[in-house]
Amino acid sequence: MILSSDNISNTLLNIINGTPIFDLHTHLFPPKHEGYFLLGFKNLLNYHYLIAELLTATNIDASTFYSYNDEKKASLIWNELFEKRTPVSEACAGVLSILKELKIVINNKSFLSICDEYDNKIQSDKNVLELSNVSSLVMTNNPFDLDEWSLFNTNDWNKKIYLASLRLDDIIVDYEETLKKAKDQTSNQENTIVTYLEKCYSQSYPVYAAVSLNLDTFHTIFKDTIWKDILVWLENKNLPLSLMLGVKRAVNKDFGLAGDGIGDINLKELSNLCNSFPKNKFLVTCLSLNDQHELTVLARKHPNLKIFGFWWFMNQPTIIKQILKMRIDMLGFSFIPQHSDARVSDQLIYKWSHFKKILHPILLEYYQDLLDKNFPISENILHRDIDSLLSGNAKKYLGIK
Ligand code: RAT
Ligand code: ZN
Repeated sequence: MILSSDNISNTLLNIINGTPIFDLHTHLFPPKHEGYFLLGFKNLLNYHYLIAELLTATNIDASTFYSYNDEKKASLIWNELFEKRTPVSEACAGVLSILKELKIVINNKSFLSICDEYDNKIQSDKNVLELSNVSSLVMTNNPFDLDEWSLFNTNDWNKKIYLASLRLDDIIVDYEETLKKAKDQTSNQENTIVTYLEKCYSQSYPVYAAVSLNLDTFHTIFKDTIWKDILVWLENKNLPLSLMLGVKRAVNKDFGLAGDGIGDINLKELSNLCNSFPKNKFLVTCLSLNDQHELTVLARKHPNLKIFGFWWFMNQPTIIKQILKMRIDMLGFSFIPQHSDARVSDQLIYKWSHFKKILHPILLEYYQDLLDKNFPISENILHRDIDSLLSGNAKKYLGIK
C-alpha cells in the first residue's frame, strides 16, 4: 500500500515499535552468569553514568561512596539526584522512563517501596527483552578475564539471544601480562595470543572482536606484529574488528569505572588502517562529537568501515538528533544507527525507547520529503528500512542470519 502524508506517521511509528532489535554492543550477560548478570532497580541506580553525576553534583567523597553496599549506594543516588535535585539528565531520564513503562508512580513513595514494586514487575531478563523488543544482543567478553570467560564452560544459557564478542583491550593495556595468561591457556609457544584466540573462538563463536583506542594506543595496531597477526586471523575468520575510538581511561582515578573520559584520536590513521587492511572489516564508533563529521566522510570512502551507534558521551538526545541526520544525509541508511551499551538488563528498555523517540520524527521528515517529491513510499519500504536500521545492517555486516 502506498502511503500518504496523512497516514505515514502512525504507520512508521507502529513499524518502528514492532521491529525486533539486534543490539550490537552491550555489557550484558545471561542470568546464568552469576555475579555478572545485573537486573533490578538498585543495579539500575548504581550505573556508572549516574555515579559520575552524583560524585560531581555533590561533595560526596568517591572512596566513601564505593565503601557502601549496593542498597546504600542506590538509595543515596535516588535521594541526591531524584529527590533533592530535578532528574533531567539523560541517565536520570532513563530511570524515569523505565518506571513509567512499568507504571510505577513515584509520588512520595520511599526508595524501598519503589524497589519492592519494581522488583515485583521485573523478575527476569525475559521481561526486559519483551518490553524492549530486543531479540538478540552482543555481549562484551574478555578472553583474558578467566572468571568472566567461564561463561563459555557452560551451555545452559541461550546462545541465540546472547552472542559473544572478543574484547581485546587487555592486549593493549598490559601486553606482557596478557601474553602470560594466553601461554597458561595454550601449549603452543609460538603465536600464543592468536592460538589462544582460536581456542576462545571455538568456545564462544564470537561475532566480532573489539578494542577501545585513543591517539596514544592507535599506533600499536600498526606497530606491533601481534596486531598484524590478529588482523590476519580476523580476516581469515571473516570477523570484523570493532574500534571504539577516543576514550581516555581514568581521567579521574578515584571515580573508578565512572572516571573515564574523552581522549584524542586522529581519524587519518583510521583511513590508513582501512587502506592497509582492505580485506578486514571495521566497525567504528567515536566518543567525541568533534570526530563525527570526519568519521561519516570516511564511511563514504571506505567500504570496509561501518559506523555504529552513539557511544556513551555521544548518547545524548541533542547530539543524536543532529548527528543522526548528518549520517543519513551522507550515507543514506547504510550504517548501524544505535547500540545500547547496556550494563544492567533493564536499561535496554530506556536506551531503545529513547532512541526510537528521536528516530521516528527524523525518519518522518525524510519520508515526507520523498512524498513531496512524488517518490512513492509503501509499507514494504518502511519495513525494509526499519529492519535494516534496527537489525539487518548489523547482522549483514557480521554475516549472521
Ligand atoms: O559506556 C560504558 O558503559 C563505558 O563504560 C564503556 O564500557 C564503553 O562502552 C566500552 O565498551 O568501553
Ligand atoms: Zn561499551
